Amino acid sequence: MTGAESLLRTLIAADVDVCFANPGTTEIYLVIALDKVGGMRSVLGLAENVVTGCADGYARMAEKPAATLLHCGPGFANGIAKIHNARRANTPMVNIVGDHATYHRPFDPPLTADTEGLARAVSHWVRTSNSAQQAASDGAAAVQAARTAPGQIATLIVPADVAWSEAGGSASPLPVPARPQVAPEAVQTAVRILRSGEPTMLLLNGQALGEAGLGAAQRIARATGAKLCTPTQVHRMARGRGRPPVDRIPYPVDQAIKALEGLKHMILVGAKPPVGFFAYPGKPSLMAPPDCAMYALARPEQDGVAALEWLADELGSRRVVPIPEAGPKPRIVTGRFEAEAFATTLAALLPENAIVVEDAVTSGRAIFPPTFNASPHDWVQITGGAIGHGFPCATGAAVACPDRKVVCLQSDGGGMYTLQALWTQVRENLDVVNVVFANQVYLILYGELHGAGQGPGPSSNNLFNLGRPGLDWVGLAKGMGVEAVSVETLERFADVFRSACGRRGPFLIEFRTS
Ligand SMILES: Cc1ncc(C[n+]2csc(CCOP(=O)(O)OP(=O)(O)O)c2C)c(N)n1
Repeated sequence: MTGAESLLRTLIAADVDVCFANPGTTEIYLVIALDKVGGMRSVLGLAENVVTGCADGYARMAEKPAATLLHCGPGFANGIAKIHNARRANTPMVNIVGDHATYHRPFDPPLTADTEGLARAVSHWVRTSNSAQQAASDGAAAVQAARTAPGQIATLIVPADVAWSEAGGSASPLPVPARPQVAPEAVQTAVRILRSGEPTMLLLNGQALGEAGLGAAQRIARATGAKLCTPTQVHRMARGRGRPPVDRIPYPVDQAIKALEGLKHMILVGAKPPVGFFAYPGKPSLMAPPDCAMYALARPEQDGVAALEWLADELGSRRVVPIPEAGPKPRIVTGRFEAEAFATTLAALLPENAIVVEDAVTSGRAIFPPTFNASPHDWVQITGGAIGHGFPCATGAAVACPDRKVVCLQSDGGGMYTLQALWTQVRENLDVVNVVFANQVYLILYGELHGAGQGPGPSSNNLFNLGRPGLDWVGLAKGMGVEAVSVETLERFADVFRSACGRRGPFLIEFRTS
């Protein structure tokens, strides 16, 4: 058995059975092992940010890591932006990076790079396997690290000679530590804060955004009047009818400050104190008022759901509480694109149990309240700000959940970073309806310019306008085998979206919004 084979068997034994990949020569023995061993689904991504973005979307939905297979330092470097997003989402991920044979590397062949250094920049756990004998135990340790709460990026570098040399055998999975429980004092302190009568918000993130966490948070809100909120971006959230209608902190700094105005306490559940996405002259970095006290009920790696349930019980709240009414009634709106009207229309048409992957930038700003009353669904967002997250994340989510409709909401500028994922959707026959908001500009950056008190000049127009030449999303999609239709009104969108949801397989709707 080669080192590659022992590693692969170890990953499969640890229930890592999907590998998003873009391999090269240094990974040939790993690919041979994939052929020989079976049991690992290999999915090709035509760019490394597609590979890593797929692994992120997959793990968020499958609740277990995928492996990636990447080629040397440069291949890994190409995938870093989407590993960054995954890291910011606490996504578990096992990156296997092939590299030059140990004895070849000192001669400095062209692909030689500081692979470990690149890996360290975005990984919680990094190791280079030093011998074929060790490859299996290194693989088991990588999976253990990835699965350790709240979810980590583990990167294992496998030199080619480690992959091709004779190994002993595979390794058994290593135990994954359970999420630590919060201390009783933490719950008691939260009880005191909530009983103080002072304005309090529970900021929910991570596991707390699942159905059980939100349900417990709603019990607390009902018993105490505390507000519930999520950070501006969520890794995955249970939403729609029957789930508590919890909004997120707005993206624009002024709106965020306004939303948190008057708060005296913020109880953090798997969340950090809210910070502006960027600094602006004369504006604060932290969004909560300076006299708002922060209290961490549960850190991201702790069991936030159990903490919320415990807290709800301590407060004596009823086990089942009504879900408050919020947000407009879903309906099909007509006319040109407008963000809220789009969301209201989407809410009327969203299939039951859909997965919505959103990287819609300005087109997605107003999308939460109008979708409170859509069919129950999961919402998955870009968490690290590295745009181009939608297509690959949706692709990975569809691999994880073949029985659920995936709806990908992607802005056009962001979409151009990773559009190769559309090809993978066809190749793997994935059930994804992609909606591209084709405003043909980097609209958010025009907004930033305006915020800085400037009008557009020749350079900013050159840098923010995508209309010269215009992007033809129908043509781009068709070139990769994805059926596509262009729409310009909400009513036409509704027709096309409805029929796209009524069939299986990838589809793309270009919504010309400008
Ligand atoms: C990887 C990466 N590169 C660059 C940026 C900077 N950036 C932020 S938003 C944006 C343009 C967004 O345009 P688009 O996706 O079309 O959305 P719109 O603003 O038009 O809604 C850019 C380039 C980024 N966030 N991430």
